[in-house]
Amino acid sequence: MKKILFLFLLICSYSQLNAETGYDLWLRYQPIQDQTLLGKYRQQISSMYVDGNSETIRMAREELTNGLSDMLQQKFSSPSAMGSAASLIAARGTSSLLATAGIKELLAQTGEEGFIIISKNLSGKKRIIISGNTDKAILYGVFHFLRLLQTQQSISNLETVSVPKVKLRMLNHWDNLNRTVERGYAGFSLWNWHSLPGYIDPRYKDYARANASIGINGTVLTNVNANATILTKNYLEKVKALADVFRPYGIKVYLTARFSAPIEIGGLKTADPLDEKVRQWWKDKVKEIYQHIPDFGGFVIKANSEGQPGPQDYKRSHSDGANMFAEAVAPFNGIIMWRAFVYSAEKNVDRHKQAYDEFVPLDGAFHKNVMVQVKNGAIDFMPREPFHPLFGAMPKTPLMMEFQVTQEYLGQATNLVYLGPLFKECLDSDTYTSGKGSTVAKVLDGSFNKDQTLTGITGVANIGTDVNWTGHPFAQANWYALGRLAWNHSLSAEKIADEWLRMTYSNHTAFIQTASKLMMESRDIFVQYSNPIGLHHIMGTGHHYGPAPWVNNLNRPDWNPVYYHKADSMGIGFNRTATGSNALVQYHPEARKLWEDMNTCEEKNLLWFHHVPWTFKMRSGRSLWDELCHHYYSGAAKVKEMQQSWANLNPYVDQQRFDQVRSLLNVQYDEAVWWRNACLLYFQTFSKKPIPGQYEKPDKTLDYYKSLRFPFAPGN
Ligand code: GCV
Repeated sequence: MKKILFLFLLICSYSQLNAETGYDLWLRYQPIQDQTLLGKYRQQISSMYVDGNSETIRMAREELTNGLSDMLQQKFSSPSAMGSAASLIAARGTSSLLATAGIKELLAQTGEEGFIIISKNLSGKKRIIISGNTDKAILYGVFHFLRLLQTQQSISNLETVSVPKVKLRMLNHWDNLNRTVERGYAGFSLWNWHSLPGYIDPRYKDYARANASIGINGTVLTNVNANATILTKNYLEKVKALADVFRPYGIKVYLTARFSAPIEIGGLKTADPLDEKVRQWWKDKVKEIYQHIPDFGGFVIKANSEGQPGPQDYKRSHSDGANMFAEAVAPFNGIIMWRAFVYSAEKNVDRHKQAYDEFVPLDGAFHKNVMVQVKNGAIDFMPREPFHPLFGAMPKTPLMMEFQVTQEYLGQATNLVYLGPLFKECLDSDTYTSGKGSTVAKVLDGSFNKDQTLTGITGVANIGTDVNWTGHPFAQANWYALGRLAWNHSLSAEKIADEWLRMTYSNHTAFIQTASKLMMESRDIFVQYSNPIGLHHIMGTGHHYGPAPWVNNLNRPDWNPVYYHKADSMGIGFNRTATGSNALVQYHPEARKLWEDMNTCEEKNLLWFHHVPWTFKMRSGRSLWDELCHHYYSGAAKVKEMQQSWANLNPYVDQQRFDQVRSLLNVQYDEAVWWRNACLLYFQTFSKKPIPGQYEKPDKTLDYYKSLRFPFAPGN
């Protein structure tokens, strides 16, 4: 009886949760409800002191003051008292307050950005010390400490030493100057170029806070399909205004450079990277940028890719192009991130192989301040994709990971898909290039190259003007995961989901268990009802929304879904073995073993590497056709389970956010059925086999699915 009453009271109290828009992201700083814990925290943090006067320290102090005051429901201020009397001290290692703290050795390991959070007896009193070698490190430490409270961790005996595994942790915005966002599904671009620099939207600061809280230290403001106008004086003033807001949060601004800018805005006749006038033009332009933004980070460049101009227009190589920029930014310590996402319409070579063919011969040819930015897979951010063969194949060149946080191919903003497992799957993949255990993550963090000074992970942002920033409320988790993994790629996807859920929704155990499972399974479920068993690139043309495996009429062969699935009367899948395109040869022989034999190939990538007969016996005992049906049907059925799981979480979530996710899960189910029916009806025209009797038959025809049009789908 008591239990029932308790549950009733619990449900009543939760259903009165205040409506939330999601604007606060994971920085909600909710009052701690558990009275015992609250009592402990209040005792352990009776007063705080943040030492220093820089802008960054001011931000750290503001965050800590607000966070503690809200969570512990008592007023904090700093300086709260004499610094040395405070129970929580945040200060640089060099501060006189910490002279006797004995933290020198610890701080010798933390570099410029790492921090420590330790419990220590100091001048006869137990304290919590947040420290680092720079103000930025202290800011990171403060955010981490707040996270401990938000996730209700014990702070009794703290011994945290946290150092980022890679140096550059970034977001790439594919934002256009007219505020549309390429592959953006969360409204318009945050950057209101028209009202900048005069009006500084408070949201810019919240953007910086959110990024700093997860360790992101760089942002590329503009689309890789670049517009040279961003480099004109007017716009540089706008960029400067944003850089000024982000700087205190340790975030540097980067831009994309349009290769043909010297012609378009410089009045030159050529953009040839070996032409002296062109080189000088870029040097002058860079100097001008640094006059506005003294800590400007550098450029990201997409060249000779999907119609973008580049050095090959002048018969020069990618390294010729990259090095011209590298030379221009070098005097200012700037860097160049040169993208490896290239594939040519003229070459009749499997698109999978082209970036490797193009870039491996250039290993060692790039200047020291160039990174080659490589997508996680060789095709294009597919729902499931083997790791890019370039990882580990350019030992003399620092490679930057490019993940896609925006869900271009993973349900855009209508599907709940947590990308933590996708990021981890790639980071943990073994390239074998420096022996067993040469994971992609270790290639990135420079584990195999002691001289490597540049290391980095970036993600294509999923952020826009939607009130909750990301469109789908759960897409916030993907932004969060990108930052957390860039800081520490050895964190598990589960751990990150757990943190995010606690901070964004609730610490209640029943909530966490169900919601975490929902998140952890979501990516596999998406793969099942859209691109199972290694299928890829079978989405709608242009907008990439929904299925369209039948498309075969686009200008370039490798833009057509039929190029990728190769379904025919015999079977389905892309033969990338030695008897086919032999893309497999680009992987280390040990890595290759996972995929090269159709009979032993891991099934999740089977059709990525093999053209497989419809009758092929899968490990389940089913034929390939039946297995395909099984995946499509069980994937869609699992969305129903997701709906049910979410319904059970109603007591723990405010009505507004609950309803939004509930409605989107309904949309997701419809889209899953659409993927399932459209793909199976189409592939059935080749397999000529029935959909097994236990499954309900598609209620629409293939022609119906083919007739669907989405002229105003976002992000296109
Ligand atoms: C910015 C894919 C996307 C394009 C994107 C391109 C890239 O092809 O569909 O929108 O362009 O990747 O990464 O450059």
